[in-house]
Amino acid sequence: MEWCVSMPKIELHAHLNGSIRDNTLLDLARALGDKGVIDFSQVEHVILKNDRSLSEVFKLFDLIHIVTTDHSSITRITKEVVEDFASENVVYLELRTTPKKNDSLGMSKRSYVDAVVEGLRAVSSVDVAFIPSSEEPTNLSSPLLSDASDKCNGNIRKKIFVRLLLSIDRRETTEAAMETVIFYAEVFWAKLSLFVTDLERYTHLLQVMLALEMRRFGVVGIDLSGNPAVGEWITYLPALIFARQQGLYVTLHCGEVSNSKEIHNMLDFLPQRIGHACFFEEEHWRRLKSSNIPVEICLTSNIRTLSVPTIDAHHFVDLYNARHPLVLCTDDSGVFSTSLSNEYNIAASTFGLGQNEMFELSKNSIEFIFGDNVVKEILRKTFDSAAKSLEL
Ligand code: 6MZ
Repeated sequence: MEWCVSMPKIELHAHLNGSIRDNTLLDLARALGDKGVIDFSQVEHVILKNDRSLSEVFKLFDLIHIVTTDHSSITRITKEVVEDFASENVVYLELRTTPKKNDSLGMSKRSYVDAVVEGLRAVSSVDVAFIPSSEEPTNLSSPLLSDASDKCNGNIRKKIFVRLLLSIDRRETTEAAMETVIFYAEVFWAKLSLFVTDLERYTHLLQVMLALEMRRFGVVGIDLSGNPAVGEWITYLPALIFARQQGLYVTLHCGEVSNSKEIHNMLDFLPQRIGHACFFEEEHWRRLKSSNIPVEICLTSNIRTLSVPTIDAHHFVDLYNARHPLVLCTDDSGVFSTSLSNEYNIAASTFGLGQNEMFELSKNSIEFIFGDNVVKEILRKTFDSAAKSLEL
């Protein structure tokens, strides 16, 4: 486990509200209990319960959302989640979250994302790079875990790249999903309409500006998630197509429950990545493999929610042996009491991966990030330098 912690890692499937520390969740719940908003004694055991079915997990998310839905708690949990990932040597994190609207709290989808960005800014224990590569250090010779800082009293100041994915919840309407993708655009439409009368002709310009505005906050993609037993993914297709037109990447929760037609159609869409892939049939595997879509694998989550019968039977093995692109992820480190190092440790002990294989698996994940080539190059250097210090 210690070795898994020491290795640099890439996390590409982590839900913000699923990654909250237990203590923070209890803290926030207690505070709401004191205000009389919830009955703390009723929720404490729900938060601390360990084994949950998939439907119980989504009930817990409803509770978590009551506890965390104000700007300051969103800022706090973002800060802590980034600190936690950085502390176990995650060097690149794609953090996903569902922008929420709550009129009674004065929260819009945009102000929700602003609160997340505020959380990224608030981290002081590690260097967080969440701005686009044009503003990131271009000195590729200085890797993230700088050897130089070793010589400074042995204090390594860690660095972590963070990019955001905005999630669409399967309970939302087409319009709400669209709002997640375009809320930054509203500002631009408003500003531009002051100068430009024939907006139709400037659609492409607007699209580029929207994509740039989003990137300014480190948003690189859109995720479709939420209770897989609810809703039809087709509801969100317009928003997903629009996102793609803006140059945003798309990842879909796919095959988390048995739904052959939906899996088939999702694969047809050719998302840049998919998550889970637990209930794939022969035909789906064939199509997945021929299209080479990388899979975000969440071992603990799949076991806890009974989405796979046993860990030995997990599709990780088949995909790994077939050299299909895959990346180990936590999904909800708080809800499932896990960490990325733990996921690697489980893969090592269950599937017999050695240190070199784990390191390769982790390093290969660089190729599936939604961050740009400058970031990828910096990460490759980071891994190369780590390989030397780990004597691989
Ligand atoms: C599908 C999941 C999920 O967005 O409020 N989420 N969706 N399958 C899963 N596997 C267990 N785990 C989490 O984070 C919590 C939200 O992420 C999605 C659900 O929509 C959940 O409400 P945010 O930060």
